[in-house]
Amino acid sequence: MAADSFSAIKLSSEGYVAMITLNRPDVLNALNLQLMNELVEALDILEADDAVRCVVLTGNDRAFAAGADIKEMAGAGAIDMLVRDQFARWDRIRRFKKPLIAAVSGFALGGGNELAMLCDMIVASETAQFGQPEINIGVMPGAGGTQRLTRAVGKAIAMEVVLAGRMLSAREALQHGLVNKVVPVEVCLEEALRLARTVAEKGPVAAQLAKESVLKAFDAPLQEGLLHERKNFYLLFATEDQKEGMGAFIEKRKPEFRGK
Ligand code: CO8
Repeated sequence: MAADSFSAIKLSSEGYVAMITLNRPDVLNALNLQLMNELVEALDILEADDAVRCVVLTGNDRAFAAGADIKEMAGAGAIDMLVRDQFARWDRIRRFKKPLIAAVSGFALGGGNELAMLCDMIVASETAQFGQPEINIGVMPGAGGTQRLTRAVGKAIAMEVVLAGRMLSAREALQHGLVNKVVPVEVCLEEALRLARTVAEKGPVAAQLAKESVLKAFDAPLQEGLLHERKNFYLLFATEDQKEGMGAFIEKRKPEFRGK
């Protein structure tokens, strides 16, 4: 699928940074199958493109995404859901190797919040609202909400969000460690792109292995995580970027990383 054939998302890039914009504004970017397929296609393209070092994922001022498309799911049975295997798309996003930054304004609800939490960092605007309101429609989070939210904000707040359907404001999300920063809505995307450009200046292989190592902390015991980290650290001494980075420090100049 070519980038210009997308309709439920938009794909663009500038320099080393690519941007994916969720593009179903009429339904608050509800995540239907088409959108998720396009998102996964776009990530495949961006992962294979050496010119892309960091990706920003965003929505619009009103919504990052108000969750999975309820109208698409409403009539499904358990086996329909099993056969659709929607979570395969979510697993693909989880395996995306390059740094992924969410720029969130407005609603990030249900699958929308879970999508934001799959990103490595979240820049939120003052208007952002984070929630897992699935309980209001007779179900519960299914794409990581009970796990990633709990790890991010702790049991007490996670239970309130998941059981009472309470939304967190941007300030609360910052206070509880769900997001990296809160900025005015009009600069939210630019702030996320600025952060992405900063990340994209670093050595891409180092960034990829560093991301992988941080994520390892979520599912490995400490000793295993430390060993994984150490092996990735050793591995980076096989890159030209390590020689370039350390050489540039010694020569008091800016390094030029090439991803090799
Ligand atoms: N699905 C489908 N359509 C939606 C969704 C959604 N999640 N959210 C909003 N819309 C549509 C509305 O139906 C409406 O369409 P229309 O104009 O045709 O009636 C339009 O978007 C605008 O929405 P509202 O008129 O409701 O706008 P309000 O400002 O009044 O309310 C809210 C905004 C509070 C965000 C409200 O729209 C709402 O409660 N939305 C649903 C939020 C929700 O329950 N999200 C969780 C969905 S379940 C889920 O995400 C499970 C994920 C599991 C993993 C995915 C794999 C399957």
